[in-house]
Amino acid sequence: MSASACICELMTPGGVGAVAIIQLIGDVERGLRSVGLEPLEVGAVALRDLCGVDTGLVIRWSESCAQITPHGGRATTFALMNRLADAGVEVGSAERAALRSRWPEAEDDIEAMMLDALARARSPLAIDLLLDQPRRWRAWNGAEPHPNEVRRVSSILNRLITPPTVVAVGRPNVGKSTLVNALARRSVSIVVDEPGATRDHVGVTLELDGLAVRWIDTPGIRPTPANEPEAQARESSDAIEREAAALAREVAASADLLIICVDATEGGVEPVEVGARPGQELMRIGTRADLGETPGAEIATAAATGDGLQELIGAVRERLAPAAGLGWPGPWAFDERLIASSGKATALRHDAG
Ligand SMILES: Nc1nc2c(ncn2[C@@H]2O[C@H](COP(=O)(O)OP(=O)(O)OP(=O)(O)O)[C@@H](O)[C@H]2O)c(=O)[nH]1
Ligand SMILES: [Mg+2]
Repeated sequence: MSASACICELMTPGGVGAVAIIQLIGDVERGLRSVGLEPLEVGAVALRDLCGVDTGLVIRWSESCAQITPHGGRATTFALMNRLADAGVEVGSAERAALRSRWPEAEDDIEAMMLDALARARSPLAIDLLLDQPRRWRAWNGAEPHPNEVRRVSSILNRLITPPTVVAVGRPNVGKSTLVNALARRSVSIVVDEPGATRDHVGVTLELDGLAVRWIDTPGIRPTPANEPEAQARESSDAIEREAAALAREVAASADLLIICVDATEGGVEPVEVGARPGQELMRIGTRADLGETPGAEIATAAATGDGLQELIGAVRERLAPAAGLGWPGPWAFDERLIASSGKATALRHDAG
């Protein structure tokens, strides 16, 4: 909102009830003056003639908020709202007024939404992209690129705001925890959660190549009975371990990217054993690679020596936020209000600028 903008909203829709409330947000003094009402001190209440339409109370709640309270009824409230609109006071929703009053420096709604998103964004990669969005949205004609394409790319780019979940699973002792510790030491932002209700279920926020991810280290999962009946008997005999493995499977199913850790000594697990969903993003990596090669692994890592970690970091970033998406020149619907389900831009967008 520019320094002198003011938004008004009818807080009692339909104009029913004995008293209606029209709320002004922003440059309230300008808003009141524009319809011939002398501004009041903050905290003051006065009975005023309301543009010759009615008589009612004007309340100045704060520097940037005032209310006009005419009698209820459609004719009176609509006449007053129209007077305000004709005088250049923007008509908007409470949500919109709140958005604009949070970011008084924003030129328009898109810029205010962008600043909102910037405040929420967790990934450094989001910053430059978000700053460029007001320009892109103003340039977008609503058809090219197609709204479906905007939505598709946006669902990926939204990961720059809300960190995607990466879950590392594998057999016990393959080095999953050592791996997350090694990655965390190299990262800038780390938030360690409280341990889960069951053992060894720990999440940290890691910054991987500019992308913040939620990395969850899970308890080891032993092979399924079909593969190794003895192992199942072992698992069954240990209720705590069974619970921990069940938890690991549950967490695995929620991952945006499931990292299956496989090592030469302990072996691997199949996606189905760890509860992977059909179509889930998977990455099979070798761990403790200094101890031996793991066939079929996309990347070989050894947390103890640091080998392969940079490659892993780059691969995870690329899988979750591919360079093609980051370099996409179209608009990013970082806020769902930017693009309506019909494919048309919302009122917020039309009103912007
Ligand atoms: N040589 C070698 N040893 C490693 C490496 N990473 C981990 N280890 C060792 O392997 C053992 C198991 O490591 P953890 O990180 O606890 O393994 P985990 O997969 O988390 O095990 P669970 O929590 O029981 O499932 C420890 O003794 C580690 O020091 C590695 O890269 N190289
Ligand atoms: Mg562990």
